[in-house]
Amino acid sequence: MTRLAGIRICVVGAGTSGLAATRLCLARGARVTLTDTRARSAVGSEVLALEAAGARLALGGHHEAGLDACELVIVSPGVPMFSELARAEAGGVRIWGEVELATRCLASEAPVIAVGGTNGKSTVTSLLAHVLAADGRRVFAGGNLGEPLSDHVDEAFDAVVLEVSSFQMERVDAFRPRVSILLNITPDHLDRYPGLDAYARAKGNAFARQTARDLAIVPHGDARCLAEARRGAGRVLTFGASGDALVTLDAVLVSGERYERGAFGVQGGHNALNAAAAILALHDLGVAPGTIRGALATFHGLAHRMALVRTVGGVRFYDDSKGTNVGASVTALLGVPEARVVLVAGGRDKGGSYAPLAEALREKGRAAVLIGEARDLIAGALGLSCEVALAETMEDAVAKARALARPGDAVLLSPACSSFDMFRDYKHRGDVFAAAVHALEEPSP
Ligand code: UMA
Repeated sequence: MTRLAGIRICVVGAGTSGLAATRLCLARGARVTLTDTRARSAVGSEVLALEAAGARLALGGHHEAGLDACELVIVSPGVPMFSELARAEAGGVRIWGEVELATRCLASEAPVIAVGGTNGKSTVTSLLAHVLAADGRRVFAGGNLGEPLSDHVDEAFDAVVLEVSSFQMERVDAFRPRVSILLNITPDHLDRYPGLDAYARAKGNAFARQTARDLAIVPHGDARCLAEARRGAGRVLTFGASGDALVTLDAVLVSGERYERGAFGVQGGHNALNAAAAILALHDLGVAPGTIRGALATFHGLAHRMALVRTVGGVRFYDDSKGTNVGASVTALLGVPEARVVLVAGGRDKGGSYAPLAEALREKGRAAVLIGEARDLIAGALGLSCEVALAETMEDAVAKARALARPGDAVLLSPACSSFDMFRDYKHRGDVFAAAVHALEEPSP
């Protein structure tokens, strides 16, 4: 376990992960500065409580933080490189992410299972936790999913399941998961990375320290994911239409065991792939096939991920607010059971192409209602693929979507963008959508 007592540490970013990292460093006796671009008047009581607990605050920017005088910097995932950080790094200051810090401080010897990928990682993280708990194991499930591990390092666990984002994996060093899953890589966060290779490489850091005793799980036939897995020495297993976990039309087959897809609590081709990747990990962790089967049947997916909100006037409204990139929204759109869909999309652009969304809308779109900063950009990319309307607020978008939908259609919120232009996060966006849908009146008979 890494000793932090007496060390000068600067934590950059006072959001969820920065607050947890600060609490952990203080608890371990470090001398901590917490810095954020937000001014004192804009931070919450949790930040001020850390000052009372002994942290020095450097708010309103990072220039007063003294980064180059620190021995260690813990940088929050959402904070991109900036000049003072680059200078500190060039001067030899170590920089870790919160995941590196937390896993170094873990009291328990529990295996760490890292789940990465552009899409499906929250579902697979939650599914793994669900099955492991059904097997009677004490499980931590968190990371990018929401709960930082730093707040739980002293608890007794039998397994630690971490959803890991590319941002979190940029700053790892000794991080060595016993099982590392990379579900897929499609364009995302291209506002942060110079290109797909750099994005993939950040994700692939989750494999780099694996040894022959560890397991790397990637999609069969995906050269990019395989190349990342091979950066470490972990044993590679694959899943897909071919590979070690075979996904057929009606089952997932792993090591002679058959898992009927019809019995899974979540449906759709992408969920069968998610289950296949999870089953490979679960077999390796020694969970009995009977337990896996039972728990797969009782796992019903995540909130804000293709969740049916309500049916109004024969139109089904789905909340897929977690669809924060084009790949996720295309998967959601094509997976909707209804033949025609009114898509509600838009938000903060992340630098990718919307062409795949235009193609999917040509196939299934009744119309698209666009919101947020990126609405004009997306409208331009959609061209004539379907009817397009612009909306000012989520309530306006829901009203317009309802007017455009016909009985038997679906209205799908799957924004293909991040939420931060209009909402706190994707959960807030989904909640506002659901509230607007619940406020709709049934048509009079
Ligand atoms: N800030 C600075 N300097 C900067 C930029 C930001 O001080 O240059 C400050 C902001 O003012 C704010 C804080 O940093 O106070 C925010 O830090 P953050 O953006 O890292 O957010 P956290 O609240 O710490 O949440 C992070 C993850 N957020 C991001 O990666 C953007 C959460 O993932 C994660 O759940 C949480 O840590 C716990 O691990 C969310 C996410 O959007 C769900 N993830 C992306 C995704 O899934 O696509 C990667």
